[in-house]
Amino acid sequence: MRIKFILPALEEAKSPYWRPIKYSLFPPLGLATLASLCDESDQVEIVDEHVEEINLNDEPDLVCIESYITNAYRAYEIADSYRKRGIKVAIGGLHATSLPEEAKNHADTILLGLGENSFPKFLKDFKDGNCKEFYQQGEVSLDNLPLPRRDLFKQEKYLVPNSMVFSRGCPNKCSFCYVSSFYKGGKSFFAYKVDRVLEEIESMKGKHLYFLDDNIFANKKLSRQIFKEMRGMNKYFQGAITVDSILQDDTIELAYEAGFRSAFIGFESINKQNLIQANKGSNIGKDYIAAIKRLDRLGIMINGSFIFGLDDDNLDVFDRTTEWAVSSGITTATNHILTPYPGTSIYDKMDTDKRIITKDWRLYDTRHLVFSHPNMTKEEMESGYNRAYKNFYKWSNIYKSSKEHEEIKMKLKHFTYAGAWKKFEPVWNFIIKNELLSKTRGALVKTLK
Ligand code: B12
Ligand code: SF4
Repeated sequence: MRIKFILPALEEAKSPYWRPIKYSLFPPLGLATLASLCDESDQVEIVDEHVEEINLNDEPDLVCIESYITNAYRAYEIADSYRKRGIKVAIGGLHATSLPEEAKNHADTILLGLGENSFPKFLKDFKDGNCKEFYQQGEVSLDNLPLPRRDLFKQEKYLVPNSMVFSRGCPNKCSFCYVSSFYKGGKSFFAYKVDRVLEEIESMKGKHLYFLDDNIFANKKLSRQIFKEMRGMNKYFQGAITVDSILQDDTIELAYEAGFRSAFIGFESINKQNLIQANKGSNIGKDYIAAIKRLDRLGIMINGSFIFGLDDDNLDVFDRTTEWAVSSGITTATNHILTPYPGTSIYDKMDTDKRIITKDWRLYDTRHLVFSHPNMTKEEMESGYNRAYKNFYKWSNIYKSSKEHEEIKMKLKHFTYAGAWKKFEPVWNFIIKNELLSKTRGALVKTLK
């Protein structure tokens, strides 16, 4: 059977605001995971619209599409186009899980939640000619699963082909996070066994790794075992952690010894009332500066994630947050306008309170205000968000922030990494166009080291 897996890109892919480098970072790991569950006799391909054109005129037996919120309409367009020609379509992923009835209008089958358990069942039913309209996640175990089919990726099209996960979900319950919708009502954290994690790491060539787990310290016992085993593997990796997990014990030191060099941290807000609204227990009352200093001393860079638009924010939030981030030596900042994804607790509350102003999912890209805010208009929020990014990445601020580190090595790393990420867009575009991304991976490792 011919099975075509598709990761659609949001419409922005065709717009002048599109940042090719951002979307050429990671290959579609979820789809490679599902592809590994197909029969050996199946002919399987993965198409990622972020980096290539999709041929919609071919004739696969089955099309499987991953949808998250911003690519949902494009996913539906692709699905409709295949179904018009009588080709069967299944849709899964985050958005289909939060709004299965919406997605069902465009697919023969919707699979909710993690696909590890349901997808093989669906494939069998499909082959037997009696598939259902909806498949629930069911009892998921991540034991004894094959490695993702990375051989199906067009490796040369990505800066970070070595992305992987050793867990899914997160035990925390932040009100804005997709975790509260995707894993609604059930277990919200799943993990692989240590041996399998090591096998997967060893299966990938190159020194760089990116763990896409929601929180690589979510199960400390597991992370500590993995980090201990990774010592001496000569890998350098990046991943997401929480503020409290840095301060608790010496897991961060173990992670550093294993090669951890850049941490994505959801600081979200520097205002306690906002953290309470966000139910961000891992940050409330925690000493951000102590956490930052601890990472700095070790030599771990920080990508700080911030949310604008929690209810206690005022017009000054953009400049205050940027000043704080610069003066704290945060290497890169990822800013978001608060976006209530359907199915999350913050969405449910806002919907009940009639605060949602649009349900056009394309605008749920964390750059647009999609709900009414008590203290700011849409224009104020969006222009403040743009200003915050612009200011954070001014050369003068990159320089100033680099100087905040104690060691000269960290100052240089900071300056190079932040500059390369945000200041050389035309160079990245040239590199991507000429399929030279693989040549830059060595430089990335050198900067991280
Ligand atoms: C890597 C990543 C990206 C990458 C690339 C995406 C990619 N190549 O997959 C990049 C950088 C491009 C990206 C960009 C954005 N992202 Co993003 N991203 C992620 C991240 C960190 C990991 C995704 C991943 O690989 N997970 C691991 C794999 C194994 O799981 P999976 O993909 O979910 O697949 C499993 C299931 O979902 C299911 N499944 C999935 N598809 C299908 C299909 C079928 C048929 C079936 C049966 C099952 C199934 O089975 C799979 C196996 O278990 C997630 C967070 C997360 N933890 O998932 C956010 C996340 C998906 N991103 C998100 C957002 C909002 C964005 C942006 C809008 C952010 C922004 N402001 O720019 C953009 C939009 C990009 C766009 N084109 O529209 C949100 C989505 C929220 C939502 N409700 O949809 C998430 C959840 C982050 C968050 N915490 O809010 N992202
Ligand atoms: S700690 Fe991070 S991943 Fe976990 S629920 Fe909160 S925002 Fe989501």
